[in-house]
Amino acid sequence: MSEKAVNINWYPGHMAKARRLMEEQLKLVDIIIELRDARIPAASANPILKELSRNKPVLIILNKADLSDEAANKRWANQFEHCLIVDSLNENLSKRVVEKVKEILKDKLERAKAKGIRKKVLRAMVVGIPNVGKSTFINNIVRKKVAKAENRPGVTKSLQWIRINEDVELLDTPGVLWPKLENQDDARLLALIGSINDDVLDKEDLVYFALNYLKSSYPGVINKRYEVTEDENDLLEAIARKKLWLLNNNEINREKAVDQLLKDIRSSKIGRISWQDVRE
Ligand SMILES: Nc1nc2c(ncn2[C@@H]2O[C@H](COP(=O)(O)OP(=O)(O)OP(=O)(O)O)[C@@H](O)[C@H]2O)c(=O)[nH]1
Ligand SMILES: [Mg+2]
Repeated sequence: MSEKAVNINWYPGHMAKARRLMEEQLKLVDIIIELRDARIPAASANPILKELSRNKPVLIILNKADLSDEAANKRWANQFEHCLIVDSLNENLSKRVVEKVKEILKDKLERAKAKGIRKKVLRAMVVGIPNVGKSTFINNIVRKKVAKAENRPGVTKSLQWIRINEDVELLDTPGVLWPKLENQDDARLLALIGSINDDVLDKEDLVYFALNYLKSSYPGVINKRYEVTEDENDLLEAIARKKLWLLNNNEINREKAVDQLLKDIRSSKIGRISWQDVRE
């Protein structure tokens, strides 16, 4: 995870500037490709994208799906009009994404054809919160073989477009938007996947939140990883004792336990977990 990503501080000035820039860029595209983290598909949304997208189609990419629960991925995908479940590190995405974009914009392509435009090139832009995998996703679909499209005159002067294939091109820089920190739960979820800095939250509180969630939503997972019974009164304490994360006086080493558990959670050592599910 890049240090820069987790240490970004969003000030009102930053936000206004990022918003203006993105508004300009979005005017130029036919479709927005919004990356979400498949482990927290709602909390990893961009809070103002809906407003900025102005009725343009949005293809939701549930990225890092290799880290989330497969059944939950499917439930989430059904919630969105246009969605792909994706692992940008291990899959070859170019064809899948191009096909999906063309399918979503089928009507637009047909209208262009009716007007006599033989070859309409569709333009897309990738957006998402820090660390969601934008660069990895773009590198994946663009691959090295593809040359950068030329600079175009006019409004697009400073923008670089990369050709994915003969039908679709992509803005070469993704739009980074601030994460949703509107409530404590969203902030916790973003911290659990490592998208925002720990400093904004109480780490111990975060670990208890995670352990409680795991116990109720993924029974057996904690037991399997740490060999403790899950109905312990204080799971953090039980795990620390089992793992011998102790101080000289036989008290548990809370700091160590908290850091170790957060590390295990973020590296998915406990398994494929979705920290947010579709609301019933
Ligand atoms: N397991 C897994 N890791 C991924 C996936 N996509 C990206 N990553 C990892 O997530 C981290 C962040 O990826 P980036 O592509 O740098 O994310 P970004 O959105 O460009 O981040 P910023 O530019 O800092 O906003 C890296 O460690 C990637 O290797 C994925 O599909 N699965
Ligand atoms: Mg990046």
